[in-house]
Amino acid sequence: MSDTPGGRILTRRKLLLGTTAAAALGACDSSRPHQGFLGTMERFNLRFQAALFDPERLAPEEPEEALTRPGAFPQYFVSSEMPRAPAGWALKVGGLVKQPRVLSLDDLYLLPRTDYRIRHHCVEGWSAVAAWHGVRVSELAKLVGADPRARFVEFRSFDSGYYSSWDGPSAFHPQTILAYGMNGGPLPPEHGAPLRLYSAVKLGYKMVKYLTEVNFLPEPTGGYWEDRGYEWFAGV
Ligand SMILES: Nc1nc2c(c(=O)[nH]1)N[C@H]1C(S)=C(S)[C@@H](COP(=O)(O)O)O[C@H]1N2
Ligand SMILES: [Mo]
Repeated sequence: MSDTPGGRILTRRKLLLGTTAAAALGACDSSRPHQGFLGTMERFNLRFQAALFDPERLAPEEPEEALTRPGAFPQYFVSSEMPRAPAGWALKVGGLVKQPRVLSLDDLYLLPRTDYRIRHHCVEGWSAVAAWHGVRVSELAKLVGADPRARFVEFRSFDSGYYSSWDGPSAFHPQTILAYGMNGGPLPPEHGAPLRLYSAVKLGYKMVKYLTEVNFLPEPTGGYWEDRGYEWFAGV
């Protein structure tokens, strides 16, 4: 695949993010992602962006005409071949929760469903529109009894260890879902089947496809691209 999160085009945005990230990596030991993961600059940046983030504000929905035509929505995975769900796939939900659970897709279908049609923004500069449906991360948090001290949520996948960790307000935003459907049908393998994270409030690389685990945690961890210098907050 490519050595950047969605292509090789160097945008101004990436250059800006790169500068911040370089400062962050210089200020902390990135080989210990679970301890003091964020560098000084990035910590400052995070506080600043988190303060500006409005957890109630909904991103605008796109009209049906704006839908990216079938097949033209880009597809990314870091594995050399398209990741396929292992037999008996189920989602492990844990961390600081009252009741850790292992959920099948059927279990997830029973939870309240959220639908929207929004624009996707990749850090490399492309964007595309699709409709997505699934279960809010906030519903999942309710189901397992996530502890209020778990102010971060980590998402892991079966795509060569791809993962990302999120701030609570973004993860619990009403437009952040575990998506099992796209454009009215089941989620296709190239877009993260059987289950992926989707959201209106983050850049593409935060939205982990091919999910295996969701962990409600008291501290932020890293991420596949975040560990390679990309910004951790990455709000749209
Ligand atoms: N597991 C996994 N999730 C991932 C990625 C990936 O390579 N592997 N790429 C990310 C990036 S950079 C983007 S832009 C979106 C792309 O989603 P799509 O392939 O459905 O277009 O997925 C994100 N989630
Ligand atoms: Mo991306």
